[in-house]
Amino acid sequence: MKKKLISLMLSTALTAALLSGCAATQTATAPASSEAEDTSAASEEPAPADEAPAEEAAAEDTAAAASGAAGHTYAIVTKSAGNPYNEKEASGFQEVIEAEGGTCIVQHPESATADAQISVIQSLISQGVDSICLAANDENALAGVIADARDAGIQVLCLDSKVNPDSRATFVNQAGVNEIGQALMDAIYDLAGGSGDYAILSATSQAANQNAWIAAMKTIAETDSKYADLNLVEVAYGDDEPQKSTDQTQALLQNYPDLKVICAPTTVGIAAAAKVLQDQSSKVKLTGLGLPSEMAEYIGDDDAHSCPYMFLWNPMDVGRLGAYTSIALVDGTITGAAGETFEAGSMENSPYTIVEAEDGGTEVILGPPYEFNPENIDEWKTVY
Ligand code: RAM
Repeated sequence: MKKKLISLMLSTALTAALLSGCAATQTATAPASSEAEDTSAASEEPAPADEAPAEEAAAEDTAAAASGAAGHTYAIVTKSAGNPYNEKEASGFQEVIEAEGGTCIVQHPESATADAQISVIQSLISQGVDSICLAANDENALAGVIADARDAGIQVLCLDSKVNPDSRATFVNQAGVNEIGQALMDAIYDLAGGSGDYAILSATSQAANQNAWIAAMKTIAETDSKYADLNLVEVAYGDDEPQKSTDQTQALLQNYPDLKVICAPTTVGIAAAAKVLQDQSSKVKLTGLGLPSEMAEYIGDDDAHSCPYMFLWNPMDVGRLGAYTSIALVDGTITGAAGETFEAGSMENSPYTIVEAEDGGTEVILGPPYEFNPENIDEWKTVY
């Protein structure tokens, strides 16, 4: 399996390099879509990686390239610089845009704030891009600059973290909000033994994706009596900064001596918390959303490891789907309305359908969250 993964990664990286000429700057690190799709599977074991040979996938992508990405410029704006999750999202986006013949602009704002994104978007408007795919740091504060972009004829969509329905064409959502909330609450219940104190370590307090997941967790905990003996003591915010996330973890340990579980639905937060707990040989257990590459050393069933299991999806696939959605919006295949469908190259669930989102806007869902545990972490830690 591992050998197949590696050979697929190499062969697709080579194919992607050939397709995109010498323009690609970040594509070399991106693995094959066909193996990346495996992470969307809800099953215990990843699906075999050899179902879609990379050459076939590349041929499909080449055919799709005729759709008209050439001559257009597609931007991605992530939440912030220095976050490996965001870099992987952007690399998947760039890989597809360049393979499809378009020009890609990647922007990582200097901090995970709305202000930092506003100046980046203003600059993209003046550059005359065709689309902006945005992982929003605030649901409403970007409305003004997005209106300016749309007035200038730019398609604006979101991935990872959305803005309000009026400000986006659609939203590339990594997984269903309730599915993520359910997976996290069940993990907390399991790791706490059904009762006791738990805390949430989030990213920024304005992050729409984080807040939606936390709201879903609270609703599940409050409405299902199964969780009645669990007690949420605090939602702490590490702002997706490693040091602040470390400090917040230490404060949680000091302030809540009976704490049993920390749940960090952010890749930056969970990695920082894992190190604190493991360094201190803490009895507090950790779960949440983490990158296998950053979390492998902390995942284990014994006292020596802080995180028995966690969840995620393939961040490069989030970026890839964001790119295909951007292309379809720019070439007019879709407008972002529920019920529309579009092709996404060799991605597992292609063609994708736009559906109604809970906030009254629309979204495209990549797939279910995937569990990483001691049995499969070695297989995935080198993939993303
Ligand atoms: C962090 C960011 C991102 C989120 C992941 C799970 O990297 O907050 O938005 O989707 O965690």
